Amino acid sequence: MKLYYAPNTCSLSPHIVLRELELEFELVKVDNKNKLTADGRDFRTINPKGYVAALELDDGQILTEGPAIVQYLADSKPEKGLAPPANSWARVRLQEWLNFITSEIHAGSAPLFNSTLPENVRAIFREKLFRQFDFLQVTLNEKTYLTGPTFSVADAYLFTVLGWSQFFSIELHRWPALSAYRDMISARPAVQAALLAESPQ
Ligand SMILES: N[C@@H](CCC(=O)N[C@@H](CS)C(=O)NCC(=O)O)C(=O)O
Repeated sequence: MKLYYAPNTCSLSPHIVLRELELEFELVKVDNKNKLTADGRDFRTINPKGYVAALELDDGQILTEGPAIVQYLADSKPEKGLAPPANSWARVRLQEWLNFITSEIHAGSAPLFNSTLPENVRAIFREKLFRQFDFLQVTLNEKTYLTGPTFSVADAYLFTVLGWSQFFSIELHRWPALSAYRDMISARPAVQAALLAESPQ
């Protein structure tokens, strides 16, 4: 398998999951500005949507969309327990979380990367994000991980998107449960390995 990724982006989530599952994979870096892969290909020939993450399977198929990728990976090694079995109620709950993260936190944060966004519009997006952080703060006061007592693919995803707060000058310590949660996930060996692999050499 090959994971097409760009540092500091949502592709960190499937990257963490690949390492948590101890799967064999190759990392292919993508320059998101010029859409070139590190080995000189036009990334849009791999993912016509032009964004990471993209997972290339051993049979050549390309899978995109972070929530789909992490569920596919987790299902390939169910014994690792990163996602409950398909068709279970627990799986529906996991999907509820993945959808919340992708549509509310991930998509809600994306406009803040735009440096030309007018300040009043930026404030609207920040306020909405803060309301979601308030909700997460209550949730994580009551439980260790999003879906229950153990780490799941939803935690890899939430860890990833919360990491962007640093780029928006959002002080995560305002939400102590969220900040402690991020520190806890950060200490996982697979997370450390993924961050190290993505850091400039
Ligand atoms: N819906 C996609 C969104 C992926 C996405 O937003 N990728 C960003 C990085 S986090 C990207 O590569 N953006 C570059 C671009 O759109 O040109 C998913 O959930 O996987």
